[in-house]
Amino acid sequence: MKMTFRWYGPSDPITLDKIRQIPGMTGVVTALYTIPVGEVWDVDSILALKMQVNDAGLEMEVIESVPVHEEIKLGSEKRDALIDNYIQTIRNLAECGVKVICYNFMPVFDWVRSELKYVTEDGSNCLAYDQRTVDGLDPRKKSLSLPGWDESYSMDELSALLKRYDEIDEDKLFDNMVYFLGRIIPVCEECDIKMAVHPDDPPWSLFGLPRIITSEAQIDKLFAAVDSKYNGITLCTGSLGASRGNDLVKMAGKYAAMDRVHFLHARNIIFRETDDGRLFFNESPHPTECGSLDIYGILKALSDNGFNGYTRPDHGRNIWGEDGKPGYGLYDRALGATYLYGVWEAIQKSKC
Ligand code: DNO
Repeated sequence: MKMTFRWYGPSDPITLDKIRQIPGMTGVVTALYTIPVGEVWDVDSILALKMQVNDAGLEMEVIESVPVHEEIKLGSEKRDALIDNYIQTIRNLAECGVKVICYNFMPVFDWVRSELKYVTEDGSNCLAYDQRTVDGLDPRKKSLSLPGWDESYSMDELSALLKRYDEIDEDKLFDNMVYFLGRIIPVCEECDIKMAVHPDDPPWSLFGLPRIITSEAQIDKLFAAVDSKYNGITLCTGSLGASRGNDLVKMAGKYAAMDRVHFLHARNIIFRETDDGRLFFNESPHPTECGSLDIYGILKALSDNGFNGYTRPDHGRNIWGEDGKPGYGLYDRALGATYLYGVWEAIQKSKC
């Protein structure tokens, strides 16, 4: 396992020298945040970022994310030129030593939560999702600001974009994803750079928009449609785990055995009961016993099936008075990293 940490670039208050001091850390996963979605990432900018990371004693072998333009997801006539740009970015990243690209295919919104600072029993706060709150939101009628939402859209632009998705159902979105992968995967094979799609978070439709990377059946379908090991996943335990139907231990073992897990996002969540039976969960500390997911079982299944790749502790809580970027403070993610590292060491040594 190669332990990494998400770094939001030079403006991230969690600096590279702090990240380096976390035991077992080999690198960061990051991105060029200033390049507009759809434009080519040039070699000079990539190298400048990489140099900064390498100078701090860390590697930059995973990019999270190279965003996919909405025109590609919508399958419009503008998509081919944008895919050409994406391909050039892949070539440039490969030239700079990048091995894995994490991306997602969620229309309009990336990850969605209803609360940024849900206070838990021990006084820490964390991200939470309450289906009752989300059901009451309508981005077509009222401007909203929630984590994971692209705030660069004006209200009118957002409405116009959402309207265009009225024509796109899950099958159409899936076809558009296969078209995109059909064009980029041969290039990835040639440059030896692996694509790792991030599952939809949460893994079900929101606001009437289609979501397709949600379950074992859907991932199987995607792998069959573009049958190359370069077409893989970011196994995000907290995203897929939010759907109780997903058996994460089984999926981890199965996809690792197929050599399709190129990146691991490890985090735990805890399901809570609601009076009306609707879904509510909050993000918990990483260890198995602190949440509803079997983090040990997932790591064991990955290890038993040959995974030894890039991993990062995903979302942390705010603890010890920290008031970090939602999900991305220092302390709890660092605790998560050392927990994951320790479990991994124990699994490896118990095999000897
Ligand atoms: C949230 C992240 C996601 C992820 C993208 C990948 O914390 O896991 O925003 O980076 O979905 O494209």
